[in-house]
Amino acid sequence: MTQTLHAVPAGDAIDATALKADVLKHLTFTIGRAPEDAALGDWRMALSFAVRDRITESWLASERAAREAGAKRVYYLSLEFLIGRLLEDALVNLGLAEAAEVALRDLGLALGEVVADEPDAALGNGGLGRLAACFMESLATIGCPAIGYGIRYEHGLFRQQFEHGRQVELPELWLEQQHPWEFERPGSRLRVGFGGHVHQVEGRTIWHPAEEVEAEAFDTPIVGWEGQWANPLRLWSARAVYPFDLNRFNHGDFRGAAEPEALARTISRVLYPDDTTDEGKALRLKQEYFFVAASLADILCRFERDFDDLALLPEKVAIQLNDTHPAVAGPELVRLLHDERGVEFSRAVEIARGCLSYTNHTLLPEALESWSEGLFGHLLPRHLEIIERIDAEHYGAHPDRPGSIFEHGEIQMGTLSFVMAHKVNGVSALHTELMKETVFEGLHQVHPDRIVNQTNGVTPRRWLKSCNAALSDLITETIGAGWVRDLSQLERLEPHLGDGAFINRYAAAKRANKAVFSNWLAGDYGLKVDPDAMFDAQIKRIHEYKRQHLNILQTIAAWQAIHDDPQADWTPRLKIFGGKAAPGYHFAKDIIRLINDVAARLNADPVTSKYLQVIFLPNYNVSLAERIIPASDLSEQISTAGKEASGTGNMKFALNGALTIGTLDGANVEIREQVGPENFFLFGMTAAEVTARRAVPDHARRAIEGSAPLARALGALRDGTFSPDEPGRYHGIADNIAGGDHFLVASDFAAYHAAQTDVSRAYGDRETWARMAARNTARSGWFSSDRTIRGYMGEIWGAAPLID
Ligand code: 26W
Repeated sequence: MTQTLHAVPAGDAIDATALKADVLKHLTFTIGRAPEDAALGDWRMALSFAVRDRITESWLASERAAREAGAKRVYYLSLEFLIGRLLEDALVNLGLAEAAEVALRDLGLALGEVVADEPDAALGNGGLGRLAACFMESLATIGCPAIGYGIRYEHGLFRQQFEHGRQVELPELWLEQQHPWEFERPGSRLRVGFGGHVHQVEGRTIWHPAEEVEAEAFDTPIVGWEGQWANPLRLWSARAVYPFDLNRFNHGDFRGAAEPEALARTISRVLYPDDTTDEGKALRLKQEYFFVAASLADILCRFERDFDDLALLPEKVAIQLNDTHPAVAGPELVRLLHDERGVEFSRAVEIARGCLSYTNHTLLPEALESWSEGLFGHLLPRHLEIIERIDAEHYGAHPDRPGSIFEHGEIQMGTLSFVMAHKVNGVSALHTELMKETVFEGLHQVHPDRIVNQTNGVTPRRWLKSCNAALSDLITETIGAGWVRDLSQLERLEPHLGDGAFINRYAAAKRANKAVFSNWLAGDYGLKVDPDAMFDAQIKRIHEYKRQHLNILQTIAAWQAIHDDPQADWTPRLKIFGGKAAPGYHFAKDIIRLINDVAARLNADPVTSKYLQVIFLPNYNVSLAERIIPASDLSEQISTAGKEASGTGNMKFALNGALTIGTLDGANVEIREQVGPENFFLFGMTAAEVTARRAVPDHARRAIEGSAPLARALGALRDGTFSPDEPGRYHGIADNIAGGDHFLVASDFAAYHAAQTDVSRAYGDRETWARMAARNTARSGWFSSDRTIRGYMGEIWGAAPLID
């Protein structure tokens, strides 16, 4: 939204006039405010409703077209949708961004400020949730009939604040104000049961739940590029069947009277903030079953409205499980077909498998969900029976199979998902291969054609067109605007990479973004940075396998090297960090504190701060990523090889012309293949070498003995350099790296340190750097989520677009 508009094209002028009128109409009749009394939030609401009107037209038309075509629909079940803000995205996709700028200016407002007033819908933790949001936008852009199903958490991912460098979690309050993009659907209410018992009645199995809650839908239309199609995101909210106990109230038991409502709402109250550890909490399982049961009932109701032969279900319904979190969908669909509709059990399993497919997003053992038979059977007694029968049938069909759905008294949700899916996919080529060799090795033997790869992608609308106008305009000027819908067209930039003028304009676009970002940093954080310094960013959830501690350790070594020779020709660098740690993940929280303590020390260092500054931006979320990525020169993708299933931030950075320093992990491998090894700063062990290195006794101590910079940097962690008031504060981190070092920080340090030196040297040659950056953009077409979704449509769902 940064560029100033000169002569307003005719179309925009008309749009601007119409939009202005609609904004004023909504301000008056929907918000009930006179312009002179309206606050920024009121104007935002009025504009949002005016834009929503336009989306709704497209949405209802899409719904009508899908029904008339009797089209197969895709149902994306995800416990997380990390949407971010929607106003700017909607304006850009409707081609109304310029018109809105003019309309608001006429009303004395700046669109940028109105946009920034919207709270992020932070209904996700990280990669998995954001991928689901990118997928919804691509499904609409492609015109594929689809519905996203999830939970309408009252509180999304916690707000992060720093107190003395420590992460503090505060409740997230996105629903404090009205959420203008959703439509409440009282007519959609349906019951979801828990607990109770199972009875046999005349050969039929009847489940009598002990408790019931009501699920109510809230629909948010997601519009695609050029507004040709829109699909709903249907989020369920839990409420009590009988919200208010008048009897208790009349007896003065006011708390008791409100209890039913409070208890029921707990299910959709808050997002679980863990993104790698299976807590195994009962409420989490209730959340998983709640949204799955509501969604499947809704899906069958929609199917039976138009079709009465259940055998047709796999031809009309494709259900994607976003990781194992919705895995109970398998037994639930069998229950709905067998128990409630009388379909023979094995046939019901077959039909269900024909509809279901499952995506795995992590190989980390602690992230693979399993539920104790006790807890699961208590909450879902009938589903436990059904899973036992599914497992028995699978064993019957494959007696040579390696394992069972039940291991050590726990239901393995990954195995259940695999057995109940007709296709299982990984999210990058390397990850998919590792799935076949590790967690699903046995099942892959039994079902050799079930696992396929669908390398992740990101939507180029939000992650280039919308967040980086400077670069987008240059690209459109150079190759036309077709790239926004078909990102492979970026390769048409190749012939321009030899043109110095184009490269200068490319560098100027990046420089302009860095200037905007630097002013924002100065304004909001009082940090004065040089926009010509290299902006080096690592923004993602804090986790040992992502190795933010390797990054800060190398930063300490760089700082010590500058101190050794302050006169040398150092390349100025700003290290940008952003990311939340799961509240219970104390090691990750220590890493956050260390980075903040190092930042405090380095930024105040009169000798080195002109060459090296560090900032940890609090409350990293989608909107902050949209601000940092266009202004970044270097993208840190330094995970221990074999641990990052794909990564998607890596794709966003490459698309926006940041060069990657990274390991051969996840989608880094494919990014390097696409952009060329000469345009990627590779370092470190491969996944196979990681496995081998872990077998080496004392691998960390050996690495430390072999690297003086490493040993010295670790020394600074031990001697209180960054915590003079508590010298032992970082002994835990130092001991971890020098001890077991499970994620091989020590063993990859020297290679990383050397690669960072190469990066500094390369940055010194600005024209070459800019050409390398431009080549990254030109060759990032593959990483569009449109390409990913077309892969799912063709190889997994058998779904077709309804717009050409
Ligand atoms: C049970 C707790 C829990 C919650 C979320 C365990 C695991 C998760 C997610 C699977 C974690 C996640 O976000 N994984 C990330 O998914 C991205 C999208 O595919 C990948 O790009 C990342 O590499 C992967 O870490």
